[in-house]
Amino acid sequence: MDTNKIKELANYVHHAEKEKREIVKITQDLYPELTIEESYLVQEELIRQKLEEGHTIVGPKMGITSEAKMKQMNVDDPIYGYVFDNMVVEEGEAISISDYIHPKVEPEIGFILDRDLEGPGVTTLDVIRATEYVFPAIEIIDSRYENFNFTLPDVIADNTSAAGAVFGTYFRRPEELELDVVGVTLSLNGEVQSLGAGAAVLGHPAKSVARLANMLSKKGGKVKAGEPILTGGITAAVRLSPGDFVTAKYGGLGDVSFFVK
Ligand code: 0L1
Ligand code: MG
Repeated sequence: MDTNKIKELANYVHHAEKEKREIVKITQDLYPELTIEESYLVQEELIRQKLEEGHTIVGPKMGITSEAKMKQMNVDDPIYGYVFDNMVVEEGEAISISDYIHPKVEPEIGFILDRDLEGPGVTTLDVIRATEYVFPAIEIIDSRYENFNFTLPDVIADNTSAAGAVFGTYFRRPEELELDVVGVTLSLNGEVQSLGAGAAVLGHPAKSVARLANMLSKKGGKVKAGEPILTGGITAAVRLSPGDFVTAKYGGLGDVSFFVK
């Protein structure tokens, strides 16, 4: 795929994101042959464009981290993207639905490392040893594609649907919790919509960070100390509507909430 095509596809998703407008997935007509490798080139160009506009990267995020979702999409690897500064929502504050296309939320466990981790060969234990804190978080995903209808390369090119992140402020050392059996409920207006446990994320959320480090190493990258890392949705994502009060509650790891206007 030549540079012009990469730019064209990055522009396509970037404009949709800025204009909060649904688009047909890239692989439908624009470029049906898009591969996973190429889709990361499109994502890199999209990220370059955002940085050029003055936005900054807050941290990486992992997606498609449940075995069921990986099987459904017929892939062996999860995917990664990036949360930007303009996506961060303060805990307890309100978002405006008009800033999104068709937002959904998913509860996640966040990690902050105290040292960089560079693959290949990073293990779950390496991650636990390098973790300063874990914290509760909610990711807002908002695929730019109609009806969240995409193939894996489409969603990678679209920065893995990243649109928002609410980082909780309840920090715990990783050894204080059994992160695979930490239970989570996701509620709208006090009613539980979905629930799960940390093991939904690749068996253990720390494994997700290890996979991220190993995937990034293929491109000469690493997971950096101090950056909040979103490890992947623990429950099915839930669609938001105006007036919603969203809460994710974690066993032993506090809760996070925000409003939708
Ligand atoms: O963070 C995620 O798991 C989202 C990955 C993309 C899948 C989606 O938009 O539903
Ligand atoms: Mg997610």
